[in-house]
Parts: sequence; C-alpha cells; structure tokens
Amino acid sequence: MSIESVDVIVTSPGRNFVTLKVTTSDGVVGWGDATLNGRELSVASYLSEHLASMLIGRDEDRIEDTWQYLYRGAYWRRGPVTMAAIAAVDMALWDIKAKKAGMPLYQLLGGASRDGVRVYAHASGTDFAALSNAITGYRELGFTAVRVQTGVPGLGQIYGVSSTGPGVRYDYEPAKRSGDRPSEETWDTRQYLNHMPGVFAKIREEFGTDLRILHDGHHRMTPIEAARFAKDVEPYDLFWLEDATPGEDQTALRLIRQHSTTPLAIGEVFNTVYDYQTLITERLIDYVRSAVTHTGGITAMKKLLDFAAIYGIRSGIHGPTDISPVGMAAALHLDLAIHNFGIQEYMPHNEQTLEVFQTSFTFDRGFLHPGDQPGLGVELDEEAAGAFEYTKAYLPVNRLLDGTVHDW
Ligand code: EZ4
Ligand code: CO
Repeated sequence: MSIESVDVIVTSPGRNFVTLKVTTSDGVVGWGDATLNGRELSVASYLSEHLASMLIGRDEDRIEDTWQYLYRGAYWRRGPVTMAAIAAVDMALWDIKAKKAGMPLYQLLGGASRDGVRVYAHASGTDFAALSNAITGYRELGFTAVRVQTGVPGLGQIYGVSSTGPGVRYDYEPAKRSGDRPSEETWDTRQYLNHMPGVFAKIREEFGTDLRILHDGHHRMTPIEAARFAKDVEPYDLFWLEDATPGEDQTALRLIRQHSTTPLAIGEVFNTVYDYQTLITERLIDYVRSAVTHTGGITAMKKLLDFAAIYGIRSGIHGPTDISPVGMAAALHLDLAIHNFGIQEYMPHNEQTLEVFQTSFTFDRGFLHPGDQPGLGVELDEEAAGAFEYTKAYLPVNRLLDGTVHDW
C-alpha cells in the first residue's frame, strides 16, 4: 500500500488550526497537527507546496524512514516551520499505522504505564481575588495542578492572564486578531520580581500544601534575575518554573541551578533534541516542555523523552489551545506510554473546535485518558471545518516601559 493523497486543511473555529490529512491507497486516513500559532499559513504552504508531492506513492508504514527522509534528507533543516510540517506527517503516519493495527496508538508505543495522565489547568486573574476564584473553580473540577499567572501592578494586560476575568472558563488566548501587525504589551521585570513571591505565599496560605503550583516566566528574565526569582519562591514549593530565561541560551540555566532547587522546565519554543543537548546532559532542567506538534512529531518526541529519561528528567508536554486536538491526542498517547511522564498541560478547546475535531479523550478528577479508539482517536469533520475561515492573528510583541523591545 502507499500514500495516495495529502491534503492540508486550514480552519478557524475561534482560532486557526492547520491539519494534514494523509490518505492511503486502501482508504485509511491519518491526521496530523501542523499548527504554529501566528504563522499558520507558512506551515500550510511548506506542506502543500513542498512536502505533499514528495509523499505521494511512499509506503505509509515506513515512518522512521519517512522522518529521516524529510529531516536528514533535507539540506535546510530544523526551525519551527519545517519541524511542525514534519510533525504533522509523522502523526498522520502513526495514526494510520495504529488504525491498521486496530489499536489505540499508546499500545504501539509500549502500552499504558499508568491509568491516566495528570494534567494542569490555567488559573489566572488580574488580581489575587480573581486568581483565587479561578484556582477554586479548577479545584472543584477536580484538577490537582494549576499554572498560576497574574497581573502585576503598574502593568496592563500581560502574558497568560485571562482578559475575560473569572467566569465559567478561565483560560486565555495570546494570539490576537489585531489586523496587519501584532498588538503590543508592556513589561517590567523589577515589578514582576517584587510582586510574584507574595502571590505564591498567599496561594499556599489559602490552598495548603497539596496543590501543585506551576508558573511560566515566558523567557523574560536575565539569568541572574531568574536565579533570584527561583530562590525567592523556593519556600512555596513550585512544581516548576517554566521558561525563566530566553530559550536559545542553554547555559543560562546553569546560573539558575547554582542558586536554587526550584524545578525548571523549558522547551515549548524548541524544535529538535539538539536544543536540549546541554540542558539534558548537564541536568539543568527537570521537565521537557516541547510540543509534539513543534518537535517533529511522535517519532522525534519519543527519542527526546527517552534521552531525557536517562538523566532523570521527565515530560511536561506543551498543550495550549494552539495545539489542535490532533496534537493533543499525540501528546496523551505518549504521556500514557512513557515511563518518565511528569505532567501534561491541558487547556480545553472551545465548543466550535470540538465540533470540527471529534475527540475520544476522557477527563476524570484531574486526569486525562486518550481513549481506546484505533489510532490517535481524533477525526476531523471537513464540512464543519469548511465553515470557519482562516483569520490572520499574531502573538503580541512586548516592550519595556521605556519602549525597548523585550522578549514576549
Ligand atoms: O505562549 O502556546 O506554557 N504555555 C505557553 C503558551 C504559549 C502559546 C504560544 O502560542 O507558554 O501559552
Ligand atoms: Co509556556
């Protein structure tokens, strides 16, 4: 059998998604997620203009060979666009293989290592009262872990804080449909460093020691600022501090490590195992944060996580709403199967998205399970997808209070 057709579907049920559909000569369909937030059409074009014709006629069962052909076979390699495109092909081929085997994908990855996958939710609020409401809401839903982001006095809308305030849903969407250029936010690290430790202190006071508390620094601190932050928050026992410093500077984490025992997570902007080479071999991190969608798919992610396992480092796979349900399913199958699972990010998709993507996930008291349908367990409804037209959106740009461009 061979690959007969390759189609790229762009849909926007509230936010943009790029999905790859691979169909075999005997009619088996595999789905892959290629969504790169704010750069969706670059990946769609890479897939349709460049990769699609290379895939026609290939044996769909040769997943490793296809991965190497698309990665190593290319002279210009790596980067988020290329690796998201390869990821989509890889997911679709695993989906097909598992459907042909009549098994949920996690069975082909070695079977379940646990009953369910602990997930963390996104609690945020512009002030402490709103944040505390959000945490209470998630605890009532059964979550055992929450990521905590909150407003900083003196700054306006900042990363990770829901602008809709507390309500039924507490999540946030950073990509803005702001026309021809990104919206802009302001930032001040000094105010942030002075404000955050007190927030964690109040959360511990109000919610006790059981709750797992995560926090995302979103690449904004210098190495020494991050070291101070990690040290200051030690008494509040964070599950992890994520993206303390800009991702491209691997040795920055040495400095943080020298000063603190706060667990560190990084990697959502990485796209290959090489981005982690120093971080893993020098044990500078505790959690690998890559998205399956942005790191070359299941094949690459399994190798990365096995490499991390040798150094006692666990998974914390990226799972915001800009990862489609297909990408989320790929993460959940890996999470269930690998031994060195840590935690999984979970930001539920909106209803329109779940009309386009039919999933078989189940949520039970803070744990997700990918379901037992053959394959990834997600099917895209092309008619439903057709109703939501692509709308240009950008991630914001960040500036310091004096106007200097800063990491967003
Ligand atoms: O900013 O997915 O930990 N999660 C994150 C996300 C990212 C977005 C970017 O598209 O940092 O919210
Ligand atoms: Co993050």
